[in-house]
Amino acid sequence: MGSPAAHDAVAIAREFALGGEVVTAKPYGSGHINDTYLIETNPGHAPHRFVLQRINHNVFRRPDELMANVERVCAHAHAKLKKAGFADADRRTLRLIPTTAGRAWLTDPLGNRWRCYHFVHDATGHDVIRSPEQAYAAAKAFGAFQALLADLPGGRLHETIPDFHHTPSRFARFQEALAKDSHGRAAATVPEIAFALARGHEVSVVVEALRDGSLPERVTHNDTKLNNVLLDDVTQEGICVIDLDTVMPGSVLYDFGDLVRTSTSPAAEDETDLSKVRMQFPMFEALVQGYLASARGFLTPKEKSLLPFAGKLITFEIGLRFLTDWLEGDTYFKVKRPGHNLDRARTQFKLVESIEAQFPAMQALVDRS
Ligand code: ADP
Ligand code: GN1
Ligand code: MG
Repeated sequence: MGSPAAHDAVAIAREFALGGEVVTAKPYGSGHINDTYLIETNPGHAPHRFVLQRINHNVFRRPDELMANVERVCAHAHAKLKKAGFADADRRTLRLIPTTAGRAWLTDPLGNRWRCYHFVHDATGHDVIRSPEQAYAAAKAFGAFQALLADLPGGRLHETIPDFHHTPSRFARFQEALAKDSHGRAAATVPEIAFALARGHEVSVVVEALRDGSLPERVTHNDTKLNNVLLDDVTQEGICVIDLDTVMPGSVLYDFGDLVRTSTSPAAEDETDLSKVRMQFPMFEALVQGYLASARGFLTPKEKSLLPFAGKLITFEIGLRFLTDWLEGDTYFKVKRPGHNLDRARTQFKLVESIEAQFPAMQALVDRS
């Protein structure tokens, strides 16, 4: 995976129609997949900040299809927000900046694909949840995002990563990685492997229900970690959903589940002190209320009833993915230290345990909400 420093981001940024002279390009954000830069142009022009991204083409094998999705999603969301009368519609959805040649994205001489967005000002993507108010705001924003895309014209979106939330496939891939043990890491990972193997029977619930039609397919975000929604720095409202690369057909349960994973524990995703990792009930309660505030109108009874299970399932699934990447030698997620993916897998599994311990209360809360 290329490191941000390996690219001449200033030169790339100059290929986009920014309306001013590019002054700086600095690595930005804490995403695990793309290379993101904050671009600043000379302040005489407004706007003068932009977000430039190299699309990770090892992860996204069809960048052309991905960008076709992103263009459709951005255009539809922006038009609807403007029509609904939002004076600040410009910062409530991502907006692409075209290249100077009028294209939505650019291929550099090394074959890397780049795109550029307007910078969403005075808003922050938080890595760790701080208050129930933030949890409420994040969940409400993702529910509103789903509602916004419910009438997306133009047919089914491309699946930018096939079977992205197919938990049984993720489980099978984990079993393959374990059988190969290509980096000799399984011996140091015995409790985590046992934890994962003990939960194989629960992985099919959502994909089976999508297949038999008892859960509807919808346009979903599929990567609703807390830092993929920017909260307004003053009001704390969830102002803009970002990271649209995985917006595609899915289940709303994937989105709610990843909110539980990333917005209920007071610890970072890669915390090494596992005593800090737990599902905080007030955060879960705020997620449910925030999500229902924008999604109650379209959720089916079965979707609503499975919200607590989704939290457990998706936390387990992402834990499995971190564990698999650890066993396979850290080829997918960006890592900053040895054992980073194993640390991440451990926090996810600790959180699954905490969810399991509180599950009856979580279900009771959802059932009476
Ligand atoms: P990744 O797929 O690697 O997670 P993201 O699209 O989530 O990449 O971007 C990484 C980070 O950059 C985000 O978490 C957010 O902090 C910041 N970011 C991305 N796009 C914007 C934007 N348009 N305005 C402001 N910040 C942004
Ligand atoms: C990745 O791109 P980012 O950092 O928002 C990953 C998600 C994982 C998440 C774990 C395309 O999200 O699926 O849940 O890391 N995105 C992709 O933090 O694989
Ligand atoms: Mg992201």
